[in-house]
Amino acid sequence: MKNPLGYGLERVEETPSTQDLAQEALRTYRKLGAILARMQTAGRGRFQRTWISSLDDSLTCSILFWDEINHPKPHLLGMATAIAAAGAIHCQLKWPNDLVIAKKKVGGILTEVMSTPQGDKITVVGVGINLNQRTFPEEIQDRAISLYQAHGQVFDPLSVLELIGTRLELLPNPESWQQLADAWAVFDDTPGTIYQPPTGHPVRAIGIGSDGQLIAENNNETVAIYAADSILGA
Ligand code: BTX
Repeated sequence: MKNPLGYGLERVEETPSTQDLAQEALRTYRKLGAILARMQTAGRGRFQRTWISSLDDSLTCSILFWDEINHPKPHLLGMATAIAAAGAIHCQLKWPNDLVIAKKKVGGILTEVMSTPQGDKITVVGVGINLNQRTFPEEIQDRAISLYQAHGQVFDPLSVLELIGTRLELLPNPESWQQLADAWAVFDDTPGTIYQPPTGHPVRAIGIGSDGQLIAENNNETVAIYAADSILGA
């Protein structure tokens, strides 16, 4: 697919959420490829969870997929972004979209579909990556990790975002999971992870199925799961 950043990048000092700025850009007919914030004060994860970030220590951005307008499978654009990010920062991936290093979360992806005033649907993928944090707030310190903690180096948010854009160019516009499966496999750390489905008991991941669903084991039975959280991701 084309590099979404080709449509231009907007940089802001501080915002509650770059996802909200993306929505505002669509509402006001501004065609942007990405929005990058130095500081995000009310970042959100999936299911209205909080995404914690700190000034200049985090990549907090939203990527707008204009060339993939009215995409039939927006979640695949989120998974493609996860693959691109894993390539950019050399981390692993856990289904459906956790970026991990040493079993800890170094980043997360939030895929939302937003409407233009004409009613077209644009997939907006929020990317949060822990770059330079030395420490984390107590509530996430046991499950979060930064690139600085992993590698002892400081990373520049804009450079990482630009690298993600370049890596997206290496991937197809995904119409099926099969088109992403090989690239995902390079980074995959899903097997063996424990997941909690919305109902029922936790299950142990075996791998990813042909439609991108989680294949897991539950009481010696193999089950297919379309929505669940890794215990790490909760
Ligand atoms: P998620 O729902 O998979 O992960 C959120 C959960 O991860 C939280 O409940 C918390 O336990 C944990 N968590 C919160 N902050 C961190 C952190 N910095 N490092 C590790 N674990 C953490 C993942 O959601 C999607 C995150 C997307 C964030 C981007 S930032 C730019 C864009 N704007 C916005 O508001 N969200 C996206």
